Formats: sequence, structure tokens, C-alpha cells
Amino acid sequence: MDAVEVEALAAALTAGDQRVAARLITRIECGDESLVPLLQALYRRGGRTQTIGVTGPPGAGKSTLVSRLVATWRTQGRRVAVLAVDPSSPFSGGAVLGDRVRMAEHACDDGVFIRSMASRTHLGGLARAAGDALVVLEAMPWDVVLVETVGVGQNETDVVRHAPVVVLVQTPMGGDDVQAAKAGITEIGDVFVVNKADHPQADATVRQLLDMIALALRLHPERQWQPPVLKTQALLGEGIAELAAAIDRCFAHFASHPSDAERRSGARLRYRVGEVLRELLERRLRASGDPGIEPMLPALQRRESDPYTVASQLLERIG
Ligand SMILES: Nc1nc2c(ncn2[C@@H]2O[C@H](COP(=O)(O)OP(=O)(O)O)[C@@H](O)[C@H]2O)c(=O)[nH]1
Ligand SMILES: [Mg+2]
Repeated sequence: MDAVEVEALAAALTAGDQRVAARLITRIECGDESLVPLLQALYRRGGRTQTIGVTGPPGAGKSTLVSRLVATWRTQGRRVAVLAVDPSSPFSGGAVLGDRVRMAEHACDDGVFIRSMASRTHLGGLARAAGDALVVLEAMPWDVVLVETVGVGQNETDVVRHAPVVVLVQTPMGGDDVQAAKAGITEIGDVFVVNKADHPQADATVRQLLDMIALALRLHPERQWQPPVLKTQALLGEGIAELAAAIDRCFAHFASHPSDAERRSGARLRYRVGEVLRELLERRLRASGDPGIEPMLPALQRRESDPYTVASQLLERIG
């Protein structure tokens, strides 16, 4: 992509051209490497949107909640882009289709952009592709860019690592389930939501989450933001205004605590560069016709080789 084309596309995005954005995200999904000069330019121009990650187990009510949040922000005059990333569903699959239905009320609203991404590519690739799509959206005149993703395993939570503020959606559950879900959730959540709060175990789940957050704050005294735990009923629209306000408070906190914000953005960017670096190495290997890790797997499996040797050999062959 030459400089003239980069400039034309960047200008279209700056002006809010949604069709250009949609086409670029499709090219990102397809792994179009020629976009790199554009992404470079867009990253440098972006950063004025509030980017929010929403994650949690499948069926927790994330999409319903997101649709309600979008409606709330629209009444405040904010323009919103939503990227729904669901690694577990094929592109035409149920979850993504369901998201379309839930988001349908915003389909004719020019101030809302909704786009799904699913597993056309492997999981690590999807997290990186979502990061690229966010670079595109963040270069546009949106007030809020929201990325919804299923959060269960490590790779899925990678997607929300791109967002400065993360809403973690849970449903009421038994004590053992909260313990099981605990691993890592206090590391990524800034605002906790117990959705389907009409369930009798909702209050107990809120208390357990508050205990876990208190423990995490004792272990990490450098963290100055105290994550709130809110109850919602997304289907009825209950608790949504409070959730929107809590998200605003979180952004306000980081705006007024630059050292806290910098520590976090540093962690995000270290992760992001690592992600791009890995992709770059894999592309170089492919481009040079190198068969990559595959032929070395049997020796690794027999322990006649080791991951350290394999990695340094690959690096040497890239040159
Ligand atoms: N009872 C109840 N059901 C809800 C609530 N919010 C969402 N749901 C339902 O839960 C199901 C999953 O919702 P969805 O938004 O697709 O969840 P996601 O997979 O986390 O995006 C749908 O059938 C929703 O209608 C709620 O507050 N209470
Ligand atoms: Mg969903």
C-alpha cells in the first residue's frame, strides 16, 4: 500500500466512513499483510476514543448488556462502535447470529457501528486481528469503542487485553464455581457485573467477588482503582445506567491517576508488541518457504530436541 492510498484511507476513517472501516476489517480477518503501513499511520493518529472490553462466560448476557449500554450512550449523544469477537463460533454460527439479533435495534442508527469477528483464523491470530481492527476503529470519530469477547480460557481473554477498561460479566453461581472462575479474573476486570441478578444466588456471588477483589488489592497495593461489583438484569434494562456510570468513573480515575494509567498502558503495549512480533516472525518464516515448527515436532516429542533449541534454530533461519 503506497503513501497516497494510506492517506486516502486514513482520511476516510477520520471522517467516519463506516463502509471503509468494514472493508478494512474484512481484509484484517483475511490476514492481508499489505495493511501494515495503514495500521502504522492509524495507530499514531488514534487514542481519542474510550475503548472498553466486555468479557465473561458464554451466555452470561454480554451481548444483551452491550446492546443496552449502547442505547444508554446514544441517549447521551455518544457515538459507539462495537466489535464482537467470538472465537468459539464459526463466522455464520449461532452466537454471532444471536449477537446480530440482540444488536438489531441499533442497525439503522448511523451513530452505531457493529461488527462481528469469528474464528476464520487460529485463536492467537484472532486476538491479534482484533487488535488490528481496534486500531482501525480507534482512528475514527467514535466516542466509545467496545469489544465483546468470550472469556473462559487464556487465549480468549487475550482479546480484552487491548482495552484500557474491562467489564467482567458473571452470572450468579455457587461458591465452588466462583472459586473455579477466580483464576485470573481479578487480574483483568475493572468493573464486575453479576447479570441475571433476579437469581437467588446473586447477592452471594457479589459478596464473593468483593472478597476476591479485596484480596487482589492487598496483594497489589500499587493498584489504586477499586473495582466495583454491580448487579444487572440486562434483559429488563435494570442496572444499566449504574454500569454506564461506573465505566465513566473508571475512565475518570485513570485520567486523574496518570501513574496508574501508565503502568497499565505499559503492560498492554508490551503485550501488543509481543503479539505483533510473533506474527512478524511467523510471516517471515512462511514467506521464506520455511516449514516452521512442524518437521521438528517429532524430535521434540521424543525429547531428542527441546523448545529452546527449536526456537533459536527458527530465529537463525529467518536471519
Ligand atoms: N433471566 C435473564 N436472562 C438474561 C438476562 N440477560 C440476558 N439474558 C439471556 O441470556 C441469554 C444469553 O444472552 P447473551 O447476551 O447472548 O449472552 P452472551 O453469550 O454473554 O453474549 C439470552 O437468552 C438472553 O436473553 C437477564 O438479566 N436475566
Ligand atoms: Mg455475545
